Amino acid sequence: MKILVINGPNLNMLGVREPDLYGSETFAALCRRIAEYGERYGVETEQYQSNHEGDLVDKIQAAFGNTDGIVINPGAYTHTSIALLDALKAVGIPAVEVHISKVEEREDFRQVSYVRAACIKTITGHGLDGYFEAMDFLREVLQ
Ligand code: CA2
Repeated sequence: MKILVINGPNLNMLGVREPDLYGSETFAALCRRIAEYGERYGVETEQYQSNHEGDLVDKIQAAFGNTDGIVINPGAYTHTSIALLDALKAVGIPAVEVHISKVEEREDFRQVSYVRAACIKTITGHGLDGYFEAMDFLREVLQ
C-alpha cells in the first residue's frame, strides 16, 4: 500500500511562526514522523510540499496508477482551488483532507473547501495528529 502525503503553501513554515495556530513542531519533524509511521505499519509513504498550485496539480496527476491513498493539506488553496478539486477527481484516488487548525472556527473565507468534494473524509483541528488519523483511516479503507 502506498500513501502520498501532500502539503500546500506555507506548511513548510511549521514550527517557525504562529505556534498558537499550528503548534511548535517543525515541518521536518512532521516529515520524519510520517516516514516512521510508514515503516511501523509497512506502508510505503511519499511526501510532497509545494507553494505552487500547478506543481500540486502535477503531483496529484503523477500519483495516478501508482498510489493507493492521498492525505492532503492544501493550505490556503483549500479555499480557492478548483484545479486541485479537479485533479483529485481526475485521478480518483481515495483522499483525506487534513487541516491542523479548526478551520470551521476561523475566518469566513476559510469556510469554503473546494477539495472537500473529492475527499472521503476531512479532519480538522487535531494538530499534526490529524495526518496520522488520516493515514489510519486510509489503511482501514484500503485493506
Ligand atoms: O489548518 C490548516 O492546516 C490550514 O490548511 C493551514 C493553512 C491555512 O491557510 C488553512 O486555512 C488552514 C495555512 C498554512 C500556513 O502554515 C504556517 C505554518 C507556520 C507559520 C506560518 C504559516
